[in-house]
Amino acid sequence: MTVQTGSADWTRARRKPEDGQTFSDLPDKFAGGSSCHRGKIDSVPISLCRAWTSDDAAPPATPAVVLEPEWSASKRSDLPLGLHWKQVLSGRFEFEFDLPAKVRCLGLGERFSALDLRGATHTLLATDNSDHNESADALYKAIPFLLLYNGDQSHAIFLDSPAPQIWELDTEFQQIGRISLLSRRGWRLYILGPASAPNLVAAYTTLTGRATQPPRWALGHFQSRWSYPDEPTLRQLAVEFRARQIPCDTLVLDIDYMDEYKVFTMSHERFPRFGAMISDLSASNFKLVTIVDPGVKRDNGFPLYKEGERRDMFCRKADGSLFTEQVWPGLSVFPDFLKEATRSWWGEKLKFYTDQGIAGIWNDMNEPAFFGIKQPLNPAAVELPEEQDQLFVHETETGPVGHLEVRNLYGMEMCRATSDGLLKHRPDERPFVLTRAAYAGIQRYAAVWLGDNNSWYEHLRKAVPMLLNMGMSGCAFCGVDIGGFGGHTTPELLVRWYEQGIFYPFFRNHSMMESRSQEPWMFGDAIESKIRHLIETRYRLLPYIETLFYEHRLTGAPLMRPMLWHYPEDKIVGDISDQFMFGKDILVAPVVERSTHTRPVYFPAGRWHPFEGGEVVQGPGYHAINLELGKVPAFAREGAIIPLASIMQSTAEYTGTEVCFHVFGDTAFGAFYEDDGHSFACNRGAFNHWNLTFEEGIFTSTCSRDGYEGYTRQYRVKTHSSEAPVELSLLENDY
Ligand code: MIG
Repeated sequence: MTVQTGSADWTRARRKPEDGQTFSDLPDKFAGGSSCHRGKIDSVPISLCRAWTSDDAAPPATPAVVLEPEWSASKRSDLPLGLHWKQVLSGRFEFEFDLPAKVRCLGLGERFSALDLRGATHTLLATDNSDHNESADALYKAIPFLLLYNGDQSHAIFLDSPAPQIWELDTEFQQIGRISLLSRRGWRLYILGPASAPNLVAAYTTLTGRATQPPRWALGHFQSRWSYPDEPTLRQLAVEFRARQIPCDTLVLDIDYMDEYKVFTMSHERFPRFGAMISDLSASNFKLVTIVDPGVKRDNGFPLYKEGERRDMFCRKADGSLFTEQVWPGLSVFPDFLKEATRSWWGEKLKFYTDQGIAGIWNDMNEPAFFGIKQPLNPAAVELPEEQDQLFVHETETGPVGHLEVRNLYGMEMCRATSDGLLKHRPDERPFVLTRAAYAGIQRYAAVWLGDNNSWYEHLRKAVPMLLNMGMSGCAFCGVDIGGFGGHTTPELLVRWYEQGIFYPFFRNHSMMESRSQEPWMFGDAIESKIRHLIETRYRLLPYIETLFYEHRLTGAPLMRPMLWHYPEDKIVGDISDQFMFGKDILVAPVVERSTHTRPVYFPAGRWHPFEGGEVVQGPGYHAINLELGKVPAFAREGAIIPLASIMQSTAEYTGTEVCFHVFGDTAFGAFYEDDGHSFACNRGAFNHWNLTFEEGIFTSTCSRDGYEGYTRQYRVKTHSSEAPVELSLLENDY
């Protein structure tokens, strides 16, 4: 039997080779080492298998896992999900597992998909593909964590390998899942469960890490554009926000702030007084974030290039010559972020930005993307090419490794260098890094946005399930470009996008060069006041959002959660991709269609209070809900206490801002977290955490921690029932 390796299309060939056989029909040629262990992470059972084709490729075990003794060295052990694997070509492993019809598939990072990923094939290979449409497969991120949702009997698979992976989730409707891993080295595979979805995400984030408490300013509104080209434009932008009283924390500079797109430079012509500009901005409570791409211009007159070349910081081809490709600066070289020396060198260089007072760094193009090479792996390849045939080679602690074998790590390693660098220069400030490319664990180093969407209703609609799947993949701090990046937005679309976007953990308006400007005031007074109201609502949610991030730190829970996260018993919610829970207390049901004012909203069991007042809705069931343009499309769960701040123009005002505890129903519970908003003191106990209860007309706040005293604000309580709100009492922050 022969399988054509190299001629057939690589995704179809896997299922339909010339002779009607599949790759999984090929005999096993694995001759390396392997091990299998059972163990636990917290209370979640796990099986951990490792395989390596040669001794120097053996992936190390993971300290997070408490392993029981090896129960069998055989790779055909009795694994959960009936999972089995083999190596069918030198550069290809095949895994197969049972995928019963009732199981839903969630996670896998950034997928252009509705919530359930089943019925499709998903390639994990970091790719700069700006065509986000139904045919889009590989995008910027590659996160090989899949949640097989089945209520309390859910499982998860984490195939820890940064090599290309193709996950076929019952595409052929045979209740079988398959993974093809294009690697010549080896892998680590975790099968987690059975457990509930929250417990599985907790275990996965114990393994791969969690986000730290973000700096508070990074939870505010970001205004971005490709590009604000010069100092007067940027200054005017700040003036507009404050004059119009539209809250905003951060302005963003895209690639045009640089001199010839050279990283660690800025154009003196367009930004003659950069430092002074930043201090003026900061006087009106604005932070500045600048983009930093990996490509370093290959130019003998560019000191960064010369130094990096001399110190051997850049990726080299197998023949030892420097790898070069075209990106924004022209022909460029690419730092080898897999090397510790390169990461710390890059981190040192970031001083250029911190010295200027730049607050955070936006890492783009870090898949890495090249202008000349759109597909990092030849689409005809059915196995990983031999090392000398890969684009370039990385130097790692265990020796040289072909780029494709570890490509999916590149973006994350750049963020690690950036985050560690920021920490080095500002040791007691929480760093802020934003990234486009990512691998499992990125949440430790960066917030993520989902790249080049368009000003389309289809992308407004897809943003919800796409972000939900990011959250299920460990990335709580995520968002998409509000208003849409490519194409021209419309006033209605922009308002609808803010209605949904105020619930994105990462909250940024960004758009592409030559697209219609979409700052909040671009469409007249009526639209501006709707957007102002929505952004104000975002800022009012700040105490709730910070409390949710605290919860993420403890449990790994995302902020945006699929309905099934909280309502596993409900038979309907698993099918819902256009609503979500923002924490456990707020249901969000955004309008995602043009010229639409009423939409069906599914309410789980219980009573739900429209966020901006109105008749309480009884679940379970669908209701037709009227959502006029500009209305907050959210509902508070009866039984919740939600802390809301008063309106502020930037998060810098938060310390003195009143916080009101909104009580929904006769018996209600909630929590409230606060800290200094910028340092790591919160990790050493300097925070307040209150458990809130409302029972028989009495509101009680019990401090589970009172380690922080920095606030001068007032706290209030407000009850919401079907009758008019009643003010209950005034609390002082006096303990
Ligand atoms: O080749 O820096 O996704 O957000 O504005 C395009 C310019 C490079 C792609 C990013 C986008 C950014 C743009 N970048």
